[in-house]
This record gives sequence, structure tokens and C-alpha cells, in this order.
Amino acid sequence: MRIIAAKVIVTCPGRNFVTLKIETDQGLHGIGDATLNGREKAVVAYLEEHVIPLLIGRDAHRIEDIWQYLYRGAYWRRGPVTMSAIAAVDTALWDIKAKAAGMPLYQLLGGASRDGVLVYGHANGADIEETVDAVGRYQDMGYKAIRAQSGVPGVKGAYGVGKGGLYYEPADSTLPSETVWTTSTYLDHAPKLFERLRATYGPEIELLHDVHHRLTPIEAARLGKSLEPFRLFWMEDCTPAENQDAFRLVRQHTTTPLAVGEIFNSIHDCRTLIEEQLIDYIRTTVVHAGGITHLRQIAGLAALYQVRTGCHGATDLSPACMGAALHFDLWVPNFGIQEYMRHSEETDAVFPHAYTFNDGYLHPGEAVGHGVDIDEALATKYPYDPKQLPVARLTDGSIWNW
Ligand code: KDG
Ligand code: MG
Repeated sequence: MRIIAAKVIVTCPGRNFVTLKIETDQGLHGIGDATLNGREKAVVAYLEEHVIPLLIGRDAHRIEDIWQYLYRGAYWRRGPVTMSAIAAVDTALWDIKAKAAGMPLYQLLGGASRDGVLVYGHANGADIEETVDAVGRYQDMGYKAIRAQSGVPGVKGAYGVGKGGLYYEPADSTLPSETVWTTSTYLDHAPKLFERLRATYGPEIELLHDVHHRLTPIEAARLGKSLEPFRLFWMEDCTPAENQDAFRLVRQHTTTPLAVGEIFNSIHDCRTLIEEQLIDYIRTTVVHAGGITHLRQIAGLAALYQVRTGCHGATDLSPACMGAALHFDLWVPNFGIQEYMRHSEETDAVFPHAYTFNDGYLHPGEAVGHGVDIDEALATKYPYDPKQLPVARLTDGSIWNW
């Protein structure tokens, strides 16, 4: 089965998405997400200039060979742009292979290991009261696991306090907007939020929290320790993880489970974290970590060390990523949880999909392939709208981690 055409579709049905569509001489096509929030056009150029010309004429069934060809063949390895582009090709090819086999993708990966995929949504508010109410609303929708973020007194634009309840949209202006960060206020504030949540909702609901890389290792250790009484499902991205060794310090001080990896793009970004059991959940997902092919390797390594998966699933990852991730989640033996922030109605219409939410669980559906397609005619109605992620500064004006 030969690849006869491939094209990149950029659309903005509420937010920007980059999609690769691959067509074959057997009349089958597949799609893959290539969205890199705020850096969309870099991936578009990488695909159009450097990848698509290499795909034409290749056997669409040779997914592994094409992955290796694109990864090793570039000479320049890894990186979010390269790996998102490779991921898009890989996802589209798995979509095609599963369609050719007449199966939903999860069957091809090894079949279902569970009946449904446990997901978490984001509850947030300007202050603790608002966040407590938002958690209640997610519980009413059936969610069994909820990430909670709240505004911090005196902090302009605290992380995770979004616009509206169901979507997560931090890329808000053509040039990055500026937020201000104060660690000391946050460290005092965050445990109060979770104390209130446990007091209000009891022990059963799973609660998660995202620190979004804002703390130093010792500050992260302190936060983890102070959150222990409230039994979090995980504390996410508690400190930047380029230096994987930093997590030793955090780990020595707290039993709060640790999750990291949404910005990783390679197994090498998390090898130490996994092999030394410095984390509990690995957050890499299909689009930014080289597709199903590479994600499977990461999960395989993680399984050896009882690290479980917790795929990134914010609104800025397209339904094509979500669909593929859900097939992976349904199969992967060491599954932990899947993040699920919804897409707008416009996005859902541009990307018709087979996955469904029911009572706190998502299911990828039984459609052949990964079950997500793109309505190209509709996509053209939503032109690209350049937006970048914010930056963060400390109160003295120094640049910090957003
Ligand atoms: O584009 C950046 C987002 O994907 C990121 O801020 C989302 O941290 C995030 C999360 O946990 O969903
Ligand atoms: Mg995160």
C-alpha cells in the first residue's frame, strides 16, 4: 500500500490545530495531530519542507521503518518540532494500518486491557471558594478524578485559572502576555485549597494538581510534604525536569505521587526519572513524543519500574491526538489516567470522532482506525490565528518558568 499524497491542514475552530493527512493508493487515508501550541508554523514547515517529500511512494504499512527513517535520517535528533512532525506521520500511519486491518487501533496494539479510560478534568477558580464549586460541577458531570487550581492572592495570572470551565486555553495573544509569580504566597495557599476540597468532598474523589514547573526542587519537596494529608493522585511538573537528577531531592522528602513529562519528546528525557523510580506517572503523549510507536517504548520502560501512564490531554492537543491516545490507553498495561479537557463544539465538528465520555471514563469507540477524521471543507472556514503562550516573571521582573 503506497503513500500517494500527504498534506498539512491548519485550522482554528476556536484554537489552532495542525493536522497531517496521508493518502494511499488503496483509497485509505489517515490523520495525525501535529499541533505544538504557539509554535504551530514551525511544525508545518518541518512537515511540508522536510518530511512530506520523503513520504511519497513509501509503503504505508512500514510504520517502524518510516519512523526510524525520519528520526535517524534527519541526523538532528529529538526536539518538540521534529518529534511532533514524526508523531503526526506515525499516528496517521497507525490509523491507516488499523483501517486496512478492519479494526479499531486498540485491537491492533494488543486489545483492551480495561473497559474504559479513567480521565481527569480541570476545575479552577479565581479563589478557593470558586475552585471548590468548580470541583463540585465536575463531580456532577461524572468525573472521578479532578485537577484543582486556584488563583493565588496577589498573584497576577496564576497558572491554570482559565477562561470558562470546560476548555483549557492559555495561548491568549499574538505576542506573549506577561504574568507575575510569587512562590512564597503560592506555597502557603495551595495546601489550603486541598484541605478545603477534602473537607468538602471527602476521601473518595481523586484530586490532582499541576505546579507547572514553578518551583525549585526544595520548594517542590516542601509542597509535596504539605499536601500529603490530602492524598493527591499526583503533583504534576513540580520543578523543571531538564535536570532529571533534581527529582531525587523531591522524592527523598515526600510521598505525594509525582507526575511529569507533558513537554518531553523522547524516552531519553525520562530515562533516569523512570529507572530510578523518581516519578509515579509519565505524562508524555502521542503528539509530542513521536507518536504511538515511541510512546509504546516509553510505556514499556515505565512498566518495568511500576511507573504508570498519565497522557497529557489539554485542549491544545487536537481530537486526533486524543483519539489515538485513547486507543493506547485502553491497551497499555501500565495505564494510570488520561487528562481530558474538552474541545469546543466548532472543534468537535471539524474533527468528527468515535470517542465518548460516560461517567468519568472515555472510550475510543469501535470505529476502524483511531476513529477521528477531519472535515476539510469545514476546516477551511477557520483560518490560522497566531497566538502564543504567556510568560511569567517574578515580582522583581526576572523571567521565570511559566
Ligand atoms: O500548551 C501548554 C499546555 O498544554 C499546558 O499548559 C497544559 O500543563 C498543562 C496540562 O497539564 O494540561
Ligand atoms: Mg501540565
